[in-house]
Amino acid sequence: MQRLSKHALLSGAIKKSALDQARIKPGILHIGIGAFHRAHQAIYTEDAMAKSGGDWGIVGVSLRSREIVDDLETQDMLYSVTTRGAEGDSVRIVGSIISAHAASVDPQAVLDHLADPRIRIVSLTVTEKAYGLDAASGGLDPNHPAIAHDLQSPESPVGAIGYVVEGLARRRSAGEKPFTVLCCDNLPSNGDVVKRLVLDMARTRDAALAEWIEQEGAFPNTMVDRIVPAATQETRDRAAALLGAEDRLALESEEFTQWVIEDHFVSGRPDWESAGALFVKDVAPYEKMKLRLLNGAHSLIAYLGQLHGLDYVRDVMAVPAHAARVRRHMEAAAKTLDPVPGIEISGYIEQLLTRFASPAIAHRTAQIAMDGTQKMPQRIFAPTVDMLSAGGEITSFAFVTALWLTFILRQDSLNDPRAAELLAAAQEAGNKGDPLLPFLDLPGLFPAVLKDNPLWQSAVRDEMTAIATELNR
Ligand code: CS2
Repeated sequence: MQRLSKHALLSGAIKKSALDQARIKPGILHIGIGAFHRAHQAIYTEDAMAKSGGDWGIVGVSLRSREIVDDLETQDMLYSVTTRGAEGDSVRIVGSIISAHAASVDPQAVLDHLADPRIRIVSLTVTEKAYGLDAASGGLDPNHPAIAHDLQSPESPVGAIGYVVEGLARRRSAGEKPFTVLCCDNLPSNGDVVKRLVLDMARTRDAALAEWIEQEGAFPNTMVDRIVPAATQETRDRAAALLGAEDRLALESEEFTQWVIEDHFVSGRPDWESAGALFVKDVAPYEKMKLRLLNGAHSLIAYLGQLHGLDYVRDVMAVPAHAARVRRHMEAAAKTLDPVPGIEISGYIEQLLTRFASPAIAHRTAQIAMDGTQKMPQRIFAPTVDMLSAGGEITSFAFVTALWLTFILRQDSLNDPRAAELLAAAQEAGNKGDPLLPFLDLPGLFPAVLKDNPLWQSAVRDEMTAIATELNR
């Protein structure tokens, strides 16, 4: 079968990219060109350029994988996204990424682009764990491997924060304006968090650089949402059948997509609102809603699914007792939210339940269960703290925490940057006969206010006991 490319003869009514890639100049450098970026921001950017013009071609950077870069180059920087909705499948070709580089192979190319004043936005989707955030302090974790490296060798960085800081340092030495840093990962106040990390790292090399970034730079907060499961052979086969060409970068996604952004950019931005993005003064209430309702419920579904042998989110939602728990959790989490302009929370919850249950979306519970230490704080622990201080009901939050710990207790290996510590704690829990204590001893795993709260401790212990009984039945 022919490979997807500029010249491939595609079958049927395939929506081709509306852009002429050769004529678009670079405007955005994006770090982390995995599935989410390609099915979300890359599409908003393509639609915005198609509608309103502007040179906002995306220079894609992959920090580690070179495969994705090779595949993009083989396919003339084109790939397809299949939207799987109630009305059936529809496929489109996306062409807003105009060049791509693997930082591990060609770091110089990445640094050159960062220094190029045509790049006015550096955006990021590198997953929660790649930032090197110390959850307890809110600052840099000096033990994070990429952070430790980049503090030592700031001019030849390997991590996301290191590249941003070195890029900004080069702009400043050249007398150029900084680029806007646009974090699109699922962290609360993601722009503020990244700003703090960037300033922390900049300060260790030059206080004046940090001051310049603080004065001149911009780090808008964002809330991003679209369910984009990791692609599988089935995804690629489905795309091949629709396209009549082989696309090794094929993705599939739900129809729903949402992007809320604070309008604070130093050197302009694409007309993303023409593609459906919402610009607001304060993203905080939107992002709290999304992290606590969607992502919080996702973690619940993931650990329930993993413990009950259910591979996909839709499988968990197909069990009425589990679906009821998901609803109960979102109703509890909703009580910790601030009013969200333009959004009615009960409708948002109903919509989430439908999105999760969609039979067309094969989203693995194992994928969401990864990196619990990086996800649980903002999804589950933060609302627990809020509930406790309001004197509210914490059962569902204790239940998700207990599911996570029970999941860890039953694993031989884990996908988590703190896997070794978690597995050692699990071992100790078995030996001591106390399932919670060894986890409480892990530094910074739980916020201090929870760890020291006897009400929370006993709620989690009770839920762990109930889960063990349920699983042994
Ligand atoms: C998921 C998210 O993997 C996960 O942890 O909860 O990737 C989720 O699918 C997205 O945030 C949806 O916008």
